[in-house]
Amino acid sequence: MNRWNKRPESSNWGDFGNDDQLGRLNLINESKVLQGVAEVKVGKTFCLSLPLDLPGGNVLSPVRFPPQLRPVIRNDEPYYNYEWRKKDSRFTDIATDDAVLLHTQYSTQWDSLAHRGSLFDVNDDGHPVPTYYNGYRAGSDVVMDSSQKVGAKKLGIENMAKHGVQGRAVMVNLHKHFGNFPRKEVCYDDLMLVFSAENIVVEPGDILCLWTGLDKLILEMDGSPDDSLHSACAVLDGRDEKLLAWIEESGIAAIASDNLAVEAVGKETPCCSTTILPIHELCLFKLGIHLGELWHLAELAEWLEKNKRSRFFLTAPPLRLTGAVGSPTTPIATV
Ligand code: UVW
Repeated sequence: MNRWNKRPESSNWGDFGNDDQLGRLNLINESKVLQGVAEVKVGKTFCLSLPLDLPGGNVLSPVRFPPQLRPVIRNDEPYYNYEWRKKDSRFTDIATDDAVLLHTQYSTQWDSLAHRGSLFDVNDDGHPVPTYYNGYRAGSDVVMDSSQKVGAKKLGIENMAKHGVQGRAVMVNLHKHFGNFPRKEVCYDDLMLVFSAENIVVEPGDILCLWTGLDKLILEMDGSPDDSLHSACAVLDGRDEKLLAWIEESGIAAIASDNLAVEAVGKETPCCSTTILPIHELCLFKLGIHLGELWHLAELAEWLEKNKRSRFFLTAPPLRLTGAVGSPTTPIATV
């Protein structure tokens, strides 16, 4: 039985099963992994994560802060360089443990399908209900159960981790075509022009990676970012219906970029729209397409450009952190 009363237009709810929590990751099956492996030609690897303490400060998002590392406390003292000879004079061991306060979406990360939903569905009394991908509901399923305990019982990032997130990815070098300034809002026609100029072919189950150049600016700012990041480098134009239709029809399994939110943030919302982030709504809520943000794609994109390639093998699991709505990832590309 469906858990929703209405299925949103352009959604695939139920297509992967009524209880599905993976969304389009279902398209990364064994043959897709083999297609990814077939892109390994020279055995060179690239780390696609920024250092997790970048961008630095909270200029990109007022609610997200760099990780804070702390020693754990053992016997009322910090367990840093702990000398075990305190316990027994024979022991020469030294030990250190740490703990971290981690804003899961501060730096290189995946958004889980529990990250954004919509007041779309209605309950039996006709009241709007906060709903997530595949009709899972806030309260009973996603974030905050009846005891107000935070954590997604459904759609948490651990589902993605368990899948493994390993397959074929396609790099789109938006930086080459649009530069840093002025910020380009990339619509369907722009994207297709880049695809045709670069002979890029995207097939169902591929992971789409968009390099915009923002990662290089972040690294250059070296932990002291300024507001110019908000108006730098390409973003997808979520107001372009043709682009949204292409995302739906293309069968792409996930999208990752080096920018803040894949799409433009803080734009004027057209009066006909009911969402401030149309690509988030389409991907996370309607289609189950995970979004990767603030990835470090520069070195890989430049290597691919030099070697006239766009496809590569990508391994990008998040942390298997039960109930989290997002997670850092250390994606590895192999070419
Ligand atoms: C924004 O910061 C707008 O995007 P996300 O919440 O997906 O990181």
